[in-house]
Amino acid sequence: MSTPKRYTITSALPYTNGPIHIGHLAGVYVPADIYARYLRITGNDVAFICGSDEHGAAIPMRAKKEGVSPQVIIDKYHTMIQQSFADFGISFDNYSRTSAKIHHETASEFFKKLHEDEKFIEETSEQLYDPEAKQFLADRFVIGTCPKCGHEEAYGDQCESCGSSLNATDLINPKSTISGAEPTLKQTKHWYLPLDQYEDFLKEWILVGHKKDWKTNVYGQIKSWIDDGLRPRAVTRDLDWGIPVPVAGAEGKVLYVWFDAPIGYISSTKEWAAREGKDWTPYWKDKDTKLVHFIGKDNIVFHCIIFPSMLKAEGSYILPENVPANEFLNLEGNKLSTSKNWAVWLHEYLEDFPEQQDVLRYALTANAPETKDNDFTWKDFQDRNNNELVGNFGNFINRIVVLTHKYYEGVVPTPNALSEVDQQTLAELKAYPAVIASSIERYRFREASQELLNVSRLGNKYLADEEPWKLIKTDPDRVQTVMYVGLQIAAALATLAEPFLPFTAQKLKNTLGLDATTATPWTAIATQEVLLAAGHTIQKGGLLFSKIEDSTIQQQLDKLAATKKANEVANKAVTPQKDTATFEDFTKMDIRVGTIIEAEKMPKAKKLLVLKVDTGINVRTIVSGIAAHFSPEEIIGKKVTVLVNLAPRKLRGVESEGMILMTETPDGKLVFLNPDEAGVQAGAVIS
Ligand code: B3M
Ligand code: ZN
Repeated sequence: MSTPKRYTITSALPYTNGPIHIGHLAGVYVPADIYARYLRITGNDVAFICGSDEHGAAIPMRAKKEGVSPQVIIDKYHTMIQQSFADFGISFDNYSRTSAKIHHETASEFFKKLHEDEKFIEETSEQLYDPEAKQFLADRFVIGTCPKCGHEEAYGDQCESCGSSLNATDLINPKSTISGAEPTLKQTKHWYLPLDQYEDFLKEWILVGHKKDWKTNVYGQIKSWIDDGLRPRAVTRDLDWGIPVPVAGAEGKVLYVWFDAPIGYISSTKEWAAREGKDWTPYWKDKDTKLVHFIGKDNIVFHCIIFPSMLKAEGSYILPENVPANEFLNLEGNKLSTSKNWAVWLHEYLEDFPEQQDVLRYALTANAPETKDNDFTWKDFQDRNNNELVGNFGNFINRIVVLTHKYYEGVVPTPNALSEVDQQTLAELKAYPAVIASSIERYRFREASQELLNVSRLGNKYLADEEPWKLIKTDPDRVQTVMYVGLQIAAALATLAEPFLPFTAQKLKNTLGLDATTATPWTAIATQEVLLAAGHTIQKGGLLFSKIEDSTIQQQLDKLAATKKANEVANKAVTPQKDTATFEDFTKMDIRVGTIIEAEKMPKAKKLLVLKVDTGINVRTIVSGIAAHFSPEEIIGKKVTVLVNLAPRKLRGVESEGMILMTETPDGKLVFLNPDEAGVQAGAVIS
């Protein structure tokens, strides 16, 4: 473990255009929280910073969809997101928002400084313009084909398929997402950050300096961008939602959301420091501070190329020490999607699994998309809970607590001489804080979570081998030692679990009668001989985890199946309207009620039934392609609608004199336009 330091830990500012789901938690906030909690309890000075990202195109778009003002949207989701973070124990030191005054000031100052220092290029050029919506199109307001990978729905600033960072004018066949119109070109002035001038700096700092310690998925992306060559990037936009560009001649323009949002980390730190009576500057300007950005992979370019270039241009800031970006989490085999409602929303999870935040935190950590995209399945969630949390961690604690009460009325017994196994077990226990720390410090949170489970596994194995429940009759002195050793493991777990399972760790501390001052600090587990002293009384406590039944999991799967179905229905393409028919055209159609009086399968034709239909005019033969949907028996006697004057045509040699009108349900089942209900007679004219 390293000597204490100052850390500024940021996690991506979520857009307030919707609630947050398990993908956000797994990719960014849980790993960041584990890291921050670990650093705090190992004695470091930590500022764990976040806030809501309330600018950019996503917000006014959502507002339009919901028919309210952008302010209503940001207030609603800011509150909701902040609540979800609190509910899941994400221990931010400050959670701010980019609509805050301090942020508008900080971002404006930052821009002005770069402007004064002539770090920008001012350029008037032709940009995409929507002639219908009378608005310039950039970022999410325009989609088109990605020039790099051919993906047809790339946005004006980024292709989500290949991750390329784009300028809107790069798109092939661009289309406005506001009106669907094909954009025209119109002149407008913008301020550009000449990223090409930062290429050498970025190469030296990342490609040379961080080749070894940055994750390969992050490093690889950065290298390919730099290898492709960087170009000047506009940092202003023609929009009416955002921070006004704070220089003369920029009326009607705002800062690009990706210019202001990362500065949000700085503003949020300032807000925190002011509240705590601290100086914010060392957290951003002292060379000894470690700045770490937790983000998802789609944010890599902004945090590793654009923001560092901004910081470098400004000149007085430190650069990130690491950017441990994660890949994406899928849900039951499909991409998580807010618009398709394909997600496990945190507020809904809590309704279905009250007080089981740690189970989700654990399942997401144990299966985190650290090196590749990963899939969240409810089955894996259930298995992790039932086998690992209940079967391993919870089981060990339950056994040790129950036996301590059974044998010693909750008082930690005095050990007798330690056997070799006892000594070995305690030695192994002492090694874990460093093992887990090393995984966390290398951003390997999955690995760290498994090492934590190895601690309770050690306890379970020890109890299973020593069998105090058998020895209690023959060798009670030995049982005192065994229980004492087991209780030391439980006490270590109460500390080691804290970054991963904060709610559980607290419960466990309560059960063991420990508090912040009496629990052994992480750094002392390796050296302190006694973690839970003989004579100390523990409480009874309840079970830490409980089994999740198949039926509970099935409910979640049913919920997803219903979402899938709803999406299919919503996405089923509506058949375009046909060319106009005149009233005369319509009156040519003779549509009547008919009764099916006979029906049989057409030999050697899977789809066809040969019907005899009483049309009121006569009984005639009609061949109908409904055999896959109805058996002959079930339709005899049914009233149906028939186009009776359709020109006769031969089907498989049988002349068909008319057509039965049908329609289809969303899942493709044919149904009659059934006039039975109305009690009409065969021959009645439909008009
Ligand atoms: N608002 C989050 C996203 O891309 C974006 C992050 C900003 S971090 C400065 O979903
Ligand atoms: Zn692409």
